[in-house]
Amino acid sequence: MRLATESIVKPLPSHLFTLHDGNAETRWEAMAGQGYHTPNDRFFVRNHTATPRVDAATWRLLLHGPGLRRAVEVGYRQLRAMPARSVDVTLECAGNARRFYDIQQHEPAPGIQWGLGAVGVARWRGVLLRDLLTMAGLRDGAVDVLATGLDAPYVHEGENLGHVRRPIPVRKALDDVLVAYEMNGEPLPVDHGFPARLIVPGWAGIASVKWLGDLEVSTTELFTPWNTLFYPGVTTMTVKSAFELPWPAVLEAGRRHVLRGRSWSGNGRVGHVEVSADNGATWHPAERRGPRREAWLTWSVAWTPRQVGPHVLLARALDETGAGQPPRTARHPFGYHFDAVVRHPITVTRG
Ligand SMILES: Nc1nc2c(c(=O)[nH]1)N[C@H]1C(S)=C(S)[C@@H](COP(=O)(O)O)O[C@H]1N2
Ligand SMILES: [Mo]
Repeated sequence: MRLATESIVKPLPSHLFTLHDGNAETRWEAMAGQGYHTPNDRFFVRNHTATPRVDAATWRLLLHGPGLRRAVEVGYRQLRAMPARSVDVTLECAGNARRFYDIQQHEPAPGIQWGLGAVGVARWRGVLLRDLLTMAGLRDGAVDVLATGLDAPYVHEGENLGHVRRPIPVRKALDDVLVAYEMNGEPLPVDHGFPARLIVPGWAGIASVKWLGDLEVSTTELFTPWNTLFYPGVTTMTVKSAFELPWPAVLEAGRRHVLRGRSWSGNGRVGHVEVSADNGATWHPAERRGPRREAWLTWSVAWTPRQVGPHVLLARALDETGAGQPPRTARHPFGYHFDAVVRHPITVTRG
């Protein structure tokens, strides 16, 4: 079956995606049997308006503003001819797992009711923003870099707020931010920002502006609705874990099941994951699958359920900064930053 949505171009079959009003959430069971990266055909899509069709032949990225010595325009071929690098980066919506504020904590937060699937890892290839800023001559007094998308202006409660745009501080812009034009070895798919987008490692997805058209470098702090009204103070993402299982999952009693999952954090690498099948009374270390890599940690754990009936599986991770996953997350007015252990429902059937 193919579900239609007006804002997204790629197919959104119901075995890969859950739809939320023009946004597509990856189903975690669609990650089972996949490699390290989230394939492009099942990567979540979050659009404020609709995917635009941008012509790479006429597209120009404009860099300008008082924080630069000169304004520079870069075309698609020129961008692709610059020194490039490829990195594995987790991209996650600030509101990922928002529905658990409601279903686990009975404190519903407004916004898209994502489960755990507004996240993905891709191998992004592109040019370091640092190199583009250097090309245009960064001034000492530069403060923020404001990225603006070429998608339609966003209308919120009857008010036209203009194009999606969000500033990042120069310090982050000079660190590891990428102007990406490839995703998992293909030109960026249209829904993911063709011809080029920002990739801001560790930060909430909103910073990774798609369909990038304009970079303004300021000498004062900048404010847009996307760093005041919608995502105040939202920068790095918290720790989360997910099982590559349907919701709920059905498993046979008396059989050894190898449960697989992934854990990630905006602070850095995840080092350790534990799983509990008895409501958190006992925890069992999960084993890492494959070599240690840059973005999420892939893991597995064996479980032989004995009792037929409803069960709950828990997974919790610790990242390299020592941040973990508490039983409960403090209430958040926008439903961002959920980091509590998610209770995954399992039905155990007779073997
Ligand atoms: N131009 C533009 N950039 C955007 C958005 C958007 O609507 N327009 N959505 C943002 C949000 S909220 C997220 S979570 C990510 C989602 O990226 P994806 O759709 O490639 O998964 O893109 C960000 N960049
Ligand atoms: Mo987002």
